[in-house]
Amino acid sequence: MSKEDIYYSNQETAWCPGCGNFPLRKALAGALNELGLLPPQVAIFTGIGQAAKMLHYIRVNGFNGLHGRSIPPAIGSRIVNPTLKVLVESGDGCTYGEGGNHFLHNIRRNPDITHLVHNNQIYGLTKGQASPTTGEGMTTKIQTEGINSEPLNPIKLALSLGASFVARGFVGEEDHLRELIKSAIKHRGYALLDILQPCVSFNKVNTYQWYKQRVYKLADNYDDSDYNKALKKANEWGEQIPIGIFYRKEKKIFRDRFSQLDDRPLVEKEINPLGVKPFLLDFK
Ligand SMILES: Cc1ncc(C[n+]2csc(CCOP(=O)(O)OP(=O)(O)O)c2C)c(N)n1
Ligand code: SF4
Repeated sequence: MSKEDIYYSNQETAWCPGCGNFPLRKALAGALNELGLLPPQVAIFTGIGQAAKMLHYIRVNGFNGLHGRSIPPAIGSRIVNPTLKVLVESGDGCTYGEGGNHFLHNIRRNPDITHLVHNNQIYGLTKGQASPTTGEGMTTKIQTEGINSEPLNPIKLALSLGASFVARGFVGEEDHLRELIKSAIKHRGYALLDILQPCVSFNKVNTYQWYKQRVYKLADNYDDSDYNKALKKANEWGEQIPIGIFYRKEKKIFRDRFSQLDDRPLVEKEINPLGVKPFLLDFK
């Protein structure tokens, strides 16, 4: 048994053969292993979708919520228990579509969580409708005349809202992806890692080959503290698609804003219910 195997559950996977979720899972297990995080020390929060099934195939703590609603319980967990490493895993539809509002306001709060978005530019589980990141003009079984809206640019959106860690990975660059996941987990604050992940069944445009012809790694001397440079890089999409850490900055995290919180989980704190008695007198 290799060290990574401790993170794999024994459930049979329901993903299609060749799905980009498989290398993503391998990169995640590798990252957890290399960071020395054992299954009880990690919790994954998911919504609904093929990406969200990751929770069933990785052996850590977890919570499977409604479509698009994985961020609020993840933040809640982070607030009450700072000892667990908290990850959110969800699809591009789950994060940028149904969960769009949570995504926006989560960035303002900067909770200490890692968000892995399996971005296959399609709704995979429901058989290939367009998602917010689907390319303009692409046809689907529903949008037979082609998508007539511009795709959302998650990197640019996260940067413009002030996210403290913004990165993009590609499942066809597994070692690079594993390093990105490690950096995202190590970041203190909200870390968005948008991961290009082909859906081999329903997205016939953004295939492995399509990405391999376009994806390139940000140079070793790229300065990820340069905000304006990051914005400029975020605009690159088409013939050239950069992957790597676009931007990172240490900022106050959500827990820091609560004076009553410290490094201990709430459950370990002493509570004194009778302490509220003087305040109740006000209501008499
Ligand atoms: C509020 C709500 N809207 C729609 C659905 C139906 N639904 C379930 S999964 C899914 C698509 C998932 O796509 P995505 O989040 O991109 O993940 P993927 O399956 O591609 O990994 C949809 C539309 C739902 N369950 N709940
Ligand atoms: S439908 Fe697409 S995303 Fe879902 S398992 Fe199959 S290849 Fe993967």
